[in-house]
Amino acid sequence: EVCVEPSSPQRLSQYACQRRTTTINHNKIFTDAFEVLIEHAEFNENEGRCLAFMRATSVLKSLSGAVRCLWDLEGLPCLGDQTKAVMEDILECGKSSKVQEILSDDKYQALKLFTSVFGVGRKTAEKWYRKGYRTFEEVLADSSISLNKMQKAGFLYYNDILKGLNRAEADVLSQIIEKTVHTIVPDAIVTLTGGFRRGKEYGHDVDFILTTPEQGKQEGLLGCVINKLRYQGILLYHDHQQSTFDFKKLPSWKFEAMDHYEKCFLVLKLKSDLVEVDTRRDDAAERDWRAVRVDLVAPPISHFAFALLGWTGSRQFERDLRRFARHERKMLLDNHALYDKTKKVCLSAKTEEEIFAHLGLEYIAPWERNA
Ligand code: 8DG
Ligand code: MN
Ligand code: MN
Repeated sequence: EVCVEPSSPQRLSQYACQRRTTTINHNKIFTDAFEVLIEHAEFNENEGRCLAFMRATSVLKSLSGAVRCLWDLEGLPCLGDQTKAVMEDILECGKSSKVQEILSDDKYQALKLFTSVFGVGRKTAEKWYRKGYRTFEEVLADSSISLNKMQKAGFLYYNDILKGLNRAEADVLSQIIEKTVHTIVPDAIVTLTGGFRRGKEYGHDVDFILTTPEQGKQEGLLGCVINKLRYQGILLYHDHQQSTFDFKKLPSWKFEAMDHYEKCFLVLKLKSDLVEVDTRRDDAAERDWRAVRVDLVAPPISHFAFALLGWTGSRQFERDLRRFARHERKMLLDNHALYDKTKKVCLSAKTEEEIFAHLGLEYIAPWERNA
């Protein structure tokens, strides 16, 4: 007996870019468990296991109903024996013993805590763990540890940044960024991207793409934006990365987190009646603002569609778009371009729709990319 219908009458694709995944997740009980397993595999650099659980999570997120028994998984892609064993545990006992074990693991807890700081990656967290540290107090008390600028900001605004932002706060920020950008280049195009473009209610940051109708005029724009934000007194931290973009370079083979466009990672003061300030903090009484993370990226207009598709995410959707392009179409896709290896040409595009069309894929709207 089948309790769950796949989201389409045909067999569900193994590629997230051929599935429609909204923010409504009927299988959170399973995907939350898998997310712990993914993180644990990441900490242990077990790439294969990590990928397997990420794909399984993504498939479950795309289902139109809750999985109630293992029979429901019949015919679904990317669900192997390991993932099914975890799900069986949850179906029977309400939780997975494997996940419980990880959650109570000393190393997992420490790495999870340390990597929750903006600017602290797996390697740094591991180093601190090896020194025997388990708390922030212990790390900060060690004078031989020198924090970089990003990590300093990460600790300074830890509680604020951890809280993230809701949709209304993201809208306030959009207005601030738009206004600031338009005082510099009046016809610049400011586009909300990342999780909020996918319709998420909460985000750990807000992502924007800035470009200009006139090719090349976006150069230097981010530097001016940063100066204006500083002048407004709302710039708390910035990491400005210059463009290393090369028009002649072919798309990258591997899934890179970073692209070559000029970008900046910011921490800004968000002041608004809407903004909730954590009143438990000692300094909150004197504060009418909260620190929030903002990412800005500035591609040239000629490459806007590729940047938009790349920065809208989700990460799993991007990963599978690239995998689909390579394995099913013999094409290379990244945040900059799409290259047809058979025809040996780069395929240009003005819109995301054109990129999907080049790939022979049905268009998937941003809010259906929460894979
Ligand atoms: P969230 O912030 O709501 O937690 O989720 P998100 O918006 O999906 O995640 P994100 O970490 O803000 O990343 C948004 C997209 O940006 C994601 O699909 C990956 C993409 N991205 C790139 N290049 C880079 C980069 O250089 N740095 C970062 N942080 N993200 C990048 O394509
Ligand atoms: Mn984001
Ligand atoms: Mn981001």
